[in-house]
Amino acid sequence: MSDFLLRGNLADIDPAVAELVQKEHARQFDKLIMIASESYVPAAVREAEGSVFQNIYAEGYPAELMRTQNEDEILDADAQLAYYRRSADRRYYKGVEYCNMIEALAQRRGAEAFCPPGMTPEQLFVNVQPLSGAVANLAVYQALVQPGEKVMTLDLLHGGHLSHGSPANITGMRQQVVHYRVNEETERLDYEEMMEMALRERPKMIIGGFTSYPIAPDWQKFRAIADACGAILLADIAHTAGMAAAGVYPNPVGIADITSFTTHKTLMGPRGAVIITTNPELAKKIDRAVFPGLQGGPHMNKVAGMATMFKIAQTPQFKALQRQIAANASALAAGFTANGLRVVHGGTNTHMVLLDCRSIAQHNGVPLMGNIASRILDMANIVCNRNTIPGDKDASKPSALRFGTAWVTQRGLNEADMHEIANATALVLKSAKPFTRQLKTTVAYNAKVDFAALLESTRRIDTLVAKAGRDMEVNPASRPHLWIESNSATASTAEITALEIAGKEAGNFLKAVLADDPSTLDAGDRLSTTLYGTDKANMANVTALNMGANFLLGVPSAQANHIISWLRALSDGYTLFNNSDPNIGVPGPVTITNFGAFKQTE
Ligand code: DSN
Repeated sequence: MSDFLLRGNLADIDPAVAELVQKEHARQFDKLIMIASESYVPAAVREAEGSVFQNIYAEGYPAELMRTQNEDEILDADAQLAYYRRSADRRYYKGVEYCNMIEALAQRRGAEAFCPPGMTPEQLFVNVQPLSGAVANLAVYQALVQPGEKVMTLDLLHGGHLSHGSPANITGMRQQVVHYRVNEETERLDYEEMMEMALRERPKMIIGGFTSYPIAPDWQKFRAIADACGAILLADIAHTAGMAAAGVYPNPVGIADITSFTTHKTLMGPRGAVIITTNPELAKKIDRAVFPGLQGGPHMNKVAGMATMFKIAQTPQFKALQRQIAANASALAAGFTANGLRVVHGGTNTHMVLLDCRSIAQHNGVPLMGNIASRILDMANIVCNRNTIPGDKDASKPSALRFGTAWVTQRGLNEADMHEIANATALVLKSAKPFTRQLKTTVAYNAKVDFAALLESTRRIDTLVAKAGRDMEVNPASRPHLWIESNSATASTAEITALEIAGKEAGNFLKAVLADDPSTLDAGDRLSTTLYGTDKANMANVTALNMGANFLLGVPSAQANHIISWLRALSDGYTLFNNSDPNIGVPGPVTITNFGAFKQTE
């Protein structure tokens, strides 16, 4: 019988998307991903997420009695189906018998993973439906705080989160917001000052939650502050949920009224969020706020992924991983300090390290800033993000970098490797010469680095990348991130390697990097000239051929790898062309394609 099930795998049906997936996969393993909010979701969890639970609408919640069932009871399919057939359920559509089981399973396992000592999982109310952390937090506001009421949260510039009352976020538009800050000298939370603020401001809710504060809080102190002013306490442990489940970070469940977290950071699950409370009355309000208050159908495929994730989170292997993540972050911070770089907040006891860039390099009074530093490190295959730190005045001009160690730890890197990452970071960033560029309405902070330092740092990172674990072999054609050509140049000096230089700016690029200008040649003509290196020294004698739309550069094969890296670095634009002046730039970008070695014909 013919049907319309549209069979076929991705590569057959949509090779373009399949290719992009492969490229992204390669990027994730050809670089060291140190975005503190990211991790590598295990294949088993992704399989659950990609399952047919994707197809189902299940507005509502599983039967209340399932909340207190243990895993065996939840998975007793005969009993569950018999109950389901005979009883009405709380969902709006039929066809949700297995959705009920998968959601109850995720809730139960979540309760087990976050059950504090002295409590039982049945005492925890776990909502696994929020689609993201921001929506989870909005649901808490919606459930427990009237519009216009006051909330007290950490200043965003000091490590708070958008959904904790940023004026740009609905939470900030909806509520009056007062911010506590870290102590200027210690850069740590100041509980006494927070207590004074809470008693003065009398907020309806206090949020203890951090997106870039790397020090574990004292939840009992938060509790005492909330109690002193009669506030609800929300603990948002989005970043550290995996560590909390593993006992490596203090678990607020049972102390805070509400705990929220995303499930895809250190927890390494699907992109989603969870809200937990031990208060049945609050639980009812939270459930209503999530659905139907803010959301429609839950993403049951993600709920399936969460069930698997919470199972993994209770394994000894996961606990060992989380301990190593924290140990690695401490080692990274120590490595930065040993290189003379300033680690903000005096260190870390989580997965996260904040690095003050202003202390790393200055040129003509212009400091190195976070944005350009993150772009330079991306060239060296370290992926991290710019971040504000105490002292910053403007969220659009952060002066720091934020690193997380979850993903690199998953790949098996250890403390010694973290020192190497710190060394490579210091090497390239210390060579930076910052400068500013006046844009229409603002000043952009820029910088260029020394080519040799960039090459050496990238080589060191590539060495770590090569030894770190990966879960799939990648097609070499999809690996542009390994940009330092390292094929051993075995060709004799009599051979040349042909490079294609293409792109709108190819002519201008070559005009800048060669002693003679090939863009003035007629198509098909060529010239022999000099390729400039750093400080405009002669790097190589080359031949440039104008092909009309693009150019061919004949370079000595023995030097080809180095030349490709040099041209690529100049095109990317972070490399000093003239070591003394970072303002001197080379037009670009261009693409550089290696056509291989040829025998010289004349
Ligand atoms: N974007 C996340 C982070 O990086 O901290 C928070 O939502």
